[in-house]
Amino acid sequence: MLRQASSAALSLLATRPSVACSAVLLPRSSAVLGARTITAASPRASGLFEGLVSGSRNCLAKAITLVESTRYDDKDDASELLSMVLRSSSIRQYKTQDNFKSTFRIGLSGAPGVGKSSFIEQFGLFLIERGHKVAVLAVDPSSARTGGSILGDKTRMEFLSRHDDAFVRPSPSSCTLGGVARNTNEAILICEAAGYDIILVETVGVGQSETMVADMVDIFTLLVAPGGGDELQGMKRGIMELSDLVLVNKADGVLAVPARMAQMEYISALKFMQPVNALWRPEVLLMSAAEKKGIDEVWNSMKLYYKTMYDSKSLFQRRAEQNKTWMWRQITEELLWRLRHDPKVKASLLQLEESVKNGRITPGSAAEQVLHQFIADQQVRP
Ligand SMILES: Nc1nc2c(ncn2[C@@H]2O[C@H](COP(=O)(O)OP(=O)(O)OP(=O)(O)O)[C@@H](O)[C@H]2O)c(=O)[nH]1
Ligand SMILES: [Mg+2]
Repeated sequence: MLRQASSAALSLLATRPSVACSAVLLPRSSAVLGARTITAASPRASGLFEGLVSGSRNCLAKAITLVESTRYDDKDDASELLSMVLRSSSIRQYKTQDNFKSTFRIGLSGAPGVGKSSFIEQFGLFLIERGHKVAVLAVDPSSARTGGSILGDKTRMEFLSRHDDAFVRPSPSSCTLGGVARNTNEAILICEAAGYDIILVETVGVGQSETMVADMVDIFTLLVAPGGGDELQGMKRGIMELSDLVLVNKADGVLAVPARMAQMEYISALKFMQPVNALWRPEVLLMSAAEKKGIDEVWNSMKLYYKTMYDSKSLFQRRAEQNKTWMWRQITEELLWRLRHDPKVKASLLQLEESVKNGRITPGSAAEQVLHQFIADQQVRP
């Protein structure tokens, strides 16, 4: 558990008056930031930052909404807030019950209905019992398309979402998957600044969302359920290769025996795969979220993973590589957005696409024309 921050240290955090949010409650556990001043030019960003490090859930929610915002006039405040968050992370100290020296970011993926939300409910409560503060974020490709079902997850995580030491953030809606995932990446940092030391990121194992989640967490966990025996065949090899831990859920009642068989199948399938991590062999564990069985073993395995990664300095190397990946994702996304919205490019794009479809021009020359036009248009702008 993160220890109580001294009020003296907190008062030094933001020198600007808070407007959007003010410091309300000291959290049961929060970051020790030391006597360092963190300032920002934007009163809105300062206010939110001050509020969130003081334990205000309202400010935390508003801070995440700010970094999720696609409004152009929110961008400056969002980046001010994020730079305050980053500066605070370099002076935050962690003393957790499980001897972690940093936060722990846990990714969780699995097909619809395998029991991700049920597992998070039990696992989150288990971690809180051990003195942790738990934030749950979601990257949901279906909500990126349809607007999402916020209510569903809140009801499945009924006790966790109401707990003082948990923060459950429903999936953001109406965004591209890339945008949703990028925001989630930044939401992780904000939750950590607010004193949440365990961050659970859930995603449905379809599309490319699991790759994005694997690129923002310390450990990537795959949840599977025993079925007709052909679940392994239907599973994409890619997601198995990304997994640091496989959990066979629903190992209870009539599913107990099929679950053990599934465990064996996954163990032998993993033997034939190249491990992504030279220091770690993924384990396959049995558990039941419904009967609260196997949660201890899951946590022991995750703790061993954390220790292995931390002791070998791989934890922060992995985070450093991830930061680079996200920088490039953001550059790519931003450039593409600007290109598609450039007035001159936009005007000629339809015709060029038609010409490519009709074979009058090759895709390569069309792409070159678009890029030339875009670059020329950028150069004439003030
Ligand atoms: N028998 C059994 N059923 C479970 C267990 N965990 C979850 N379930 C059931 O499986 C169904 C789906 O559970 P959820 O937790 O909603 O699964 P999910 O993976 O979050 O589903 P999506 O969010 O739709 O992708 C529910 O009816 C749960 O009651 C378990 O350990 N054992
Ligand atoms: Mg769910």
